[in-house]
Amino acid sequence: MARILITSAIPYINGIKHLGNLVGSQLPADLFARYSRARGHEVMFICATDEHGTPAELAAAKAGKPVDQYCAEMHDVQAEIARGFRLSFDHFGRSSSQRNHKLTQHFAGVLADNGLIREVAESQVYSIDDGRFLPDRYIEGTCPNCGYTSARGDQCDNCTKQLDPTDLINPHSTVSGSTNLEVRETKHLYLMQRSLRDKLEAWIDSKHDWPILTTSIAKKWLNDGDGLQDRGITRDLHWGIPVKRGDQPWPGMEGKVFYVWFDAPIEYIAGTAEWADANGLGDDAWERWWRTDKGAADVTYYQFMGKDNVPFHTLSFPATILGSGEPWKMVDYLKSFNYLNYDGGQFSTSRGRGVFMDQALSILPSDYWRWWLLSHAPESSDAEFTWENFQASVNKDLADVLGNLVSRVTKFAKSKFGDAIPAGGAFGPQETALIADLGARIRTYETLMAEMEVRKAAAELRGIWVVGNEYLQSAAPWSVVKTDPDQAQAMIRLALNLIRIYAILSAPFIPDAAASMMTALNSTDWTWPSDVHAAIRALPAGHEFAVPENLFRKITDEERAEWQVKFAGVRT
Ligand code: B3M
Ligand code: ZN
Repeated sequence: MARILITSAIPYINGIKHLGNLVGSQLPADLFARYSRARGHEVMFICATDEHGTPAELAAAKAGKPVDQYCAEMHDVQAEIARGFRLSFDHFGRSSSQRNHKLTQHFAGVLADNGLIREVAESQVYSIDDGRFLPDRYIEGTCPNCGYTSARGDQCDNCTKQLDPTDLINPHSTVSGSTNLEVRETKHLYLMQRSLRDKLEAWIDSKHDWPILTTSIAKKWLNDGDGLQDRGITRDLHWGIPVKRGDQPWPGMEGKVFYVWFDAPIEYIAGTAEWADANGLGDDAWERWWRTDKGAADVTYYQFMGKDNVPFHTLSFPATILGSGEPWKMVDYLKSFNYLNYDGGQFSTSRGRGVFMDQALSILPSDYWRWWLLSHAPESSDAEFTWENFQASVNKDLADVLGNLVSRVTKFAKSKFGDAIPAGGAFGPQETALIADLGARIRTYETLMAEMEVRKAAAELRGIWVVGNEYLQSAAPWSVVKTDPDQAQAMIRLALNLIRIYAILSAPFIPDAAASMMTALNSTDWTWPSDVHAAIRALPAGHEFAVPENLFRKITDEERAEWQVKFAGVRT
């Protein structure tokens, strides 16, 4: 039994996530957590909402709510949707928690003690009417290069020219529209990442088994001409974690907060502390996951995220940890994902394009989405959601292959042999061949799941369902029963046990259907079928079972057409 720590990138608080966000972090992390638990490992699976930064402030303002209240409400909304998708977090924390305040201030303090923080004076645009400094992208004006009137302070979206806010003609605040702006001096703390470059490089180079997507992004940022810059870790904002040096005030930094990307990954640790608090446990309970001097040396730590988050997890957060000089657990394996596109374009939160998590659950149960998303996870390249493909996968894989097998076998068994597993006959060559095939396939499936090859694991699972169907097709107990009822009983005894094996193997992907299958088979024995010979005999003759409700229904052409139209537009 191993100890496995799993974190998913923590979703921003402002708004409900779309399916592309889900498949790039939380959902595959859940798959891996469920699989690891099923194999008997001790798992700690942490996620949280990422609550700081300007987008949170602006979303709260738009909703007409104080930002702390907005975040509390949106946290509950996201937690509810996560439950709807059966995301099995041990804790779903909040980056605005007191635990994160304390830990973030602690890290900043030790980094300063270690000489890794310097103060930098900057000029920044201040909006007098808004009473605040404006981040570059909240300043708009006319592009000096192409004349586009909505160029942002960091870049012109029309001609792609990189800009400074002071380059813009007629700049205004996008918060209020005010043009009453001036440039003011402000001081910020910088984390001296450059002096940690060699340590970071050695650490990344030690990760031989990381996916190429992960290491190539890390290396690019490490080695590019201006790649590893010292980085500002404070902001002139009201909402965030107040800048302190440990528990001491930080002279000159009054009224400032830490940058959201400084505190967000620290929430992985703080979220585990929140878990301990929520369960009435002491600090040792979470420290044994995170402090290598307090029991975490034997923990293996996996992170899941979209590719855009990789630089922050391979460079910035490790710089915080390495720079602290303290024995914190660092990530062992970083699984990153490409993007999922939506019906010929991109999913977009800001433009409300695509299917969002709450909308998805309003039309179909979570298993349908989990199956499609995981079996099409954007691993080696970007992937695309289309309604045609979704309909085809659900109808074929879930309804025709798995659902049909379960209902056909249980109904036939009930009608011919009654309420209990029949006792007659013995396994012959066909059954022996199936058992051998299953054994080999389950080993492959285990390897793929352990390697987090999500798509390939889904394909192998589907293959495992298919061989069961092929067996039934050729064994044909429905015909054999007429000539050799004993032999038909042996076939059905095997098939009912096969359903239990399928439930256990499939549970990480489709937990609700798996639970229904187990309930129908009147079993609570989730023992992993490491020994397929034992597993195929686990439910003995005489064991009662029931016919489950239809596990999966098919998506009709009418529904597909309707949803295509319904989700073509822009969510407001
Ligand atoms: N909230 C970005 C995202 O949701 C960011 C991740 C933080 S992980 C520490 O994609
Ligand atoms: Zn331009």
